[in-house]
Amino acid sequence: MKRALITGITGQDGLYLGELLISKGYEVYGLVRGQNNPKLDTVRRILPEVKLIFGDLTDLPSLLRALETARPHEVYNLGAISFVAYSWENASMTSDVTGKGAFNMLEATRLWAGSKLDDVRFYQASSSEMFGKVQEVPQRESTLLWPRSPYGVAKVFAHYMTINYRESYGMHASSGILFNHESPRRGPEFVTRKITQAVARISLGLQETVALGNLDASRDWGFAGDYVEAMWLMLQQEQADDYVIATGETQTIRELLEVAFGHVGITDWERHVTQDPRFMRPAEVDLLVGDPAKARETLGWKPKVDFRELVQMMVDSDIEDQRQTSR
Ligand code: NAP
Ligand code: F7E
Repeated sequence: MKRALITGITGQDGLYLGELLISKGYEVYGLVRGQNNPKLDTVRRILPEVKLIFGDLTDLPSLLRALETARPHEVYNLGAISFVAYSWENASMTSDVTGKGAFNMLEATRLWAGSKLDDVRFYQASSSEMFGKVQEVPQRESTLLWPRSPYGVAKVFAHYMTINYRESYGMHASSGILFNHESPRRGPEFVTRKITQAVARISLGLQETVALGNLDASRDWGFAGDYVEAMWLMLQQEQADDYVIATGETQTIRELLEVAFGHVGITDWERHVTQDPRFMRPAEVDLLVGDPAKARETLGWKPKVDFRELVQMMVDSDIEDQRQTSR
């Protein structure tokens, strides 16, 4: 039986990846941080089979203990401070967790595995935020990185550290450069979920407006359930490598609003949206669109859920949540 250790098990991707690996017969271990983590109950409900280990990406000894307990064949490093807007307010902590935390996990894996390093495979959750002020459209694996936020900078460090462990120690370490991916499990601070929750409440007469920031940014949005399959596929390859995972299409926040409000029959969405400078960023990433050709050709991966289906799935799920809460 294969064993996997996932950091960031309480997050959106951790939950989907945990489900995928369990369905493939893996024994799954998940790293959980904090004294009384409020998301523990969600993990236990969705993933009762997963064995939880307490630890923190900033605490290398705790990572070594986690590895000794799980004895994984595959390590998925999904843990991070992942909210870009928050990373300006907590740049130091973001560097420690999102950047140095990835190094800690790589180094802990190398130390723990010792002479058996060949038996372990490592996945690093890199991000399209690394492209920032994009130097090429669409963005591919070879595009020059130009991060625009402390989060993006920390991810660039983690990305190059992963490549460095591959090149220095021959470690099977792959980096998935994932573009934005969403789901009903997306945190409510991210723009897709913020909008679908608001649309659900507005359609039920529970709220009038939603305050947003920049409506002109474009993102390449896919479904998280599809994207975790790509993570797994990367670790099944003979050679470790880096892959862009994206849909190849891009939409603005305005288009997202149109589809989300349109799904509940509201065509004049402008009257429900206000703009608030609090949600503007010191430096914006204006346009992201990925070229997933390498993943398609090498991994045989392609997304199954398109943008419209994704937004509609999220709105429907939020309407159901709101109905259950008010019952
Ligand atoms: P998420 O929902 O924000 O989950 C982040 C996870 O990291 C949570 O489980 C969180 O635990 C954990 N974490 C935070 N600080 C930690 C620490 N000090 N030690 C250990 N774990 C810690 O993020 P996601 O959307 O699932 O994304 C998964 C990964 O992919 C992240 O690395 C993210 O940066 C990256 N990524 C995401 C996207 C996307 O569009 N979703 C795109 C590209 C890359 P708590 O619950 O305890 O906070
Ligand atoms: O912002 C704009 C905002 O916070 C998307 C993370 O998973 O994907 C995510 O990062 C866009 C930006 O995601 C609001 O300015 C407008 O242009 O949903 P987001 P993100 O910053 O793209 C990447 C790939 C990751 O790796 C990250 O971990 O939407 N926007 N108004 C807003 N954004 C938010 N959050 N809230 C607003 O009110």
